[in-house]
Amino acid sequence: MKIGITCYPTYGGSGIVATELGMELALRGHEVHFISYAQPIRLSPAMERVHYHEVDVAMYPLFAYPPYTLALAARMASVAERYELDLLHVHYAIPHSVSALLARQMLESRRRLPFVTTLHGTDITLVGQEPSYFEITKFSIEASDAITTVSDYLNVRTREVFGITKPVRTIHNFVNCELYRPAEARTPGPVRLIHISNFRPVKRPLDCVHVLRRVLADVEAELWMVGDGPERYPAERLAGELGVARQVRFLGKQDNIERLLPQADILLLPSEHEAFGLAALEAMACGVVPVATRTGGIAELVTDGADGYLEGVGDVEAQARRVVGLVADAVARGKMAESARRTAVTRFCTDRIIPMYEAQYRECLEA
Ligand code: GMT
Repeated sequence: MKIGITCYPTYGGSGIVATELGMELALRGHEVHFISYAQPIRLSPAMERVHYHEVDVAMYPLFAYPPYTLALAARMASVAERYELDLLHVHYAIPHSVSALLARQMLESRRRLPFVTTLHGTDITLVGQEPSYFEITKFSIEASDAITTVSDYLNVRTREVFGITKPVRTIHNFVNCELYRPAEARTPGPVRLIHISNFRPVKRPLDCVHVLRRVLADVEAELWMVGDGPERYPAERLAGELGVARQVRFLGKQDNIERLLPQADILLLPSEHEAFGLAALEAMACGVVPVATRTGGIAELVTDGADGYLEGVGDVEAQARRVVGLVADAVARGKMAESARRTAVTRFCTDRIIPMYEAQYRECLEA
């Protein structure tokens, strides 16, 4: 098949899922065309059957806001026509599904161009509910030829919040278990906690610093904070105020997460909301035990007490107790790490999930 993929190209789960999906599809023989305002960060452009088309948003003094949605729609239509795309697959509803809808209409008289919308989280739980976006988001989701969500939780929320009556299919996120795997050798040092996010308030990175302070009262440990965003400097300041700055390293944005993760032992994911929690899945594939919050779709991935722990949002005491238990008992930690890896391999590896997207595309084309 010839598939056009649109996503946010910057750091963020939806863009990562879309990019990894596109590359896996190309490996399976499909021709994949990424259409976005910048090259997605994890994209290997030299890969066979992978193409990248940049969206150019021309500015004019009248425009207080650049009309990206229109420029994207026009680019989608021109790429679809020129490369004879079979369908578009857009990740994150706003504004991508609106652009796809426009592109489909632009080509209507000449060719069929169905589009699949994959919903990732805040497009439904947060941004999509803003009064200025609600109706158009609902409209473009309903107009999609197929709708998928990355968890059952998000599936239910989508139907509740937007009253969508069309079928919504859950296709869980996936991980490449060959690339994301436990370390053969780990760099020496104390037990290492890691947090990976875009440091937005919803990820609650400050909780990681609070957890570390409590953990250090009982055992030795260090914390790697990976990523960047509005909460990074508040987190750095907090580390200083709590007297744990020496035990925390802020690594900023990192491209090769698969090389960093296996150097850690425990992932901290204290998010307020998480439609799925891709960081937890990538960690589990590397045998890193997640200590996460019981929110959104995380429980579809992490089974509390078996392959990780789930505690209440903001309950840094309980999260710290779990971490102390894991640090203190290396054997139990090892067993949980093995279970975490097993969960990733048996339920969420690319070989299981990518065929579900292929089946969805085929259904769309045959409809
Ligand atoms: O976080 C967002 O605002 C959107 C999105 C992103 O681009 O990072 O994250 C969502 O998509 C990920 C990939 O499907 C999920 O793993 C995240 O749980 C989800 N984030 C939220 O629901 C907050």
